[in-house]
Amino acid sequence: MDQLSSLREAILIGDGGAAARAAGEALAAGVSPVDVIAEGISPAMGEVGQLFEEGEYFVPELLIAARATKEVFAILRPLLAETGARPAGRVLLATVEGDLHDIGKNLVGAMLEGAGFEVVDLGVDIPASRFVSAVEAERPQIVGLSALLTTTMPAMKTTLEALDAAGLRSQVKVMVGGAPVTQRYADSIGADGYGDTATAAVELARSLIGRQDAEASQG
Ligand code: B1M
Repeated sequence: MDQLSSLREAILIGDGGAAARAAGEALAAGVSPVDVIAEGISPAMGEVGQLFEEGEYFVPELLIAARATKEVFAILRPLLAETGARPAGRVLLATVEGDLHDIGKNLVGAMLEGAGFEVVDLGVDIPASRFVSAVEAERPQIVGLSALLTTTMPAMKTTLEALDAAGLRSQVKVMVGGAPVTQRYADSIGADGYGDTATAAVELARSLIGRQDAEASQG
């Protein structure tokens, strides 16, 4: 679709105004807000990451591309919230302690909102103790942990241990994701699920809610 190609181009050059216009045109042409994310923003940011890896892009290009996506999310967020249906579930989402990467997490949050989940986004660099107090205050069904650094992956384990120590682990399902995270790692720390993409995270959240409902009905 032309508008999604224009959106991708605009994000790649970090032009927020052009990105917002292209997203508006895609919506007007009948593309759903979820598809603007899944087929526009998400692959564009994946490409930005790839260009960085290849030495074509440097940090400033990354940051202006990320900023351009924020202008698009400003348009999409009210539309995503408009579903009006009972929330599919509440997800507490954050990037773990020591880690400032939030582009992937924000995509996951936006896709979850698009699928009808209520998302409480704590932000980045969130210590285990904040997760504990937020679970107590917000009572989510799911906690989503994102990490982009091999050095911050252990904070996922620490967070699970803190939830356990606070007696909250059995009350929430925990899903993990981020470029260095794998299913094997998720299993090794006792997470309930792993999503390799934002789309997979939505499917996973749906199935975790289903599992939680089934466990609750068994008493
Ligand atoms: Co950083 N960084 N970075 N960085 N950065 C990586 C991750 C790195 C692989 C680059 C490299 O060197 N090759 C490397 C990590 C190496 C490692 O750990 N082995 C790295 C490094 C080293 C660093 C610094 C230490 C650099 C430095 O200062 N020396 C520093 C650390 C800062 C910190 O966090 N404390 C740093 C800083 C930065 C920027 C600030 C410049 C910027 C972040 C801006 C921001 O997020 N606001 C940045 C970026 C952009 C990247 C790369 C280039 C791109 C990441 C990204 O946004 N990808 C990255 C290299 C790469 O991945 N190609 C790199 C696009 C995004 C859509 O994908 O985040 O993977 P991703 O999310 C996906 C999936 O993983 C999944 O869904 C998303 C959409 O499909 N997903 C989940 C993510 N979270 C999920 C949660 C789920 C489920 C799925 O459930 C809850």
